Amino acid sequence: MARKKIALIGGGQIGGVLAQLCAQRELGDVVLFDIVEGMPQGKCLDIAEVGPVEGFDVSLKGTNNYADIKGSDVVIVTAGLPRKPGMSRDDLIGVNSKIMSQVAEGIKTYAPNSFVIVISNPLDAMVTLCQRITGFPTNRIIGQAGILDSARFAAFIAWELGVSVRDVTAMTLGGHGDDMVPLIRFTSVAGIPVMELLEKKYGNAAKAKEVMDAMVNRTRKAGGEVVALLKTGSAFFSPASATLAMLESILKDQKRVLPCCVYLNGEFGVKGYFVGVPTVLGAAGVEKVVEFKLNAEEQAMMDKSVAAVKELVGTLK
Ligand code: TXD
Repeated sequence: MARKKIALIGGGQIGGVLAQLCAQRELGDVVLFDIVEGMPQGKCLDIAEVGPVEGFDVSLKGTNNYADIKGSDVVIVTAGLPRKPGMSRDDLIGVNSKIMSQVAEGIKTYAPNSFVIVISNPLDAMVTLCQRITGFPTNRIIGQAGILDSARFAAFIAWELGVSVRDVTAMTLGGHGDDMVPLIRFTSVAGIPVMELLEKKYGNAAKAKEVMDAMVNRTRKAGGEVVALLKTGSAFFSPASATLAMLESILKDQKRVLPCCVYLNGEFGVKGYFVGVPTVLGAAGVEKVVEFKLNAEEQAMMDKSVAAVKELVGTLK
């Protein structure tokens, strides 16, 4: 059976890490596309030479020619500029829409049957634009943001409670923006509700809520926190790993329930927009949206986040 083919459109910070992660996990042969001459070729040659050390046999090909993505099973799009300190993700919509228009045409032409995972920011708008231009069915176009946001939330909780990150289950909903919705009610440590553990640690509910509110706020601003430190770009290790979870669930038909930016057809009261919700990802891409009842406070936060997504998408040409 032939190996899967994974195309990475954008060979920058995230694209380069993705290429190495895909190779080391032998998820498939990798084609790394970028418009910069030589850079994707150089990164692929370098990663290929990791093979004897790490023990992988997939092939890696760097290219500046879309024809090389022909027949890809999955295409991952990181093409686009990242934020600089002081910028919001939404500030990127003009320049990255132009880039996404080119990228989507390339995918439509050379990989018309592929699954597409979009990473470029502003994520909710870029995944929308990619679907509009490719015309792909919505089960084959997915945005990555919620796994990263949930991972950040889980990390803060694990560090606060002194437990393994592996035992924290955290969930975020909504847009990949400052209005994202960390769902405290569904966040637990080894199944124990996180607020119960915080109240036990601090001995009172008020302090526990104060600590949780600070972690929720840090989660919402976590992207900007990294940008402010790096100064030259945005987070790339964590978005790359988050994307790998989606890629593996599709390629291996794992049916994982992951927070992904997917097209909603009425779920959570949203119709016709891509929004972050718990999603079953398998061989058919988006196989199911896992819907559940939000309480009044959660619904209000979700409505606010969705309104921000609608406003941003409304600015797309
Ligand atoms: O989780 C998430 N969804 C977000 C996504 C998390 C962090 C960063 N997020 C966004 O991903 C970020 O705001 C950017 O919009 C993308 C890519 O971030 P990265 O850090 O990888 O940016 P780089 O290092 O600048 O890489 C972008 C590459 C670069 O090599 C350019 O040459 C290339 O994109 N590029 C293009 N490739 C193809 N086609 C065109 N037109 C093009 N223009 C630039």
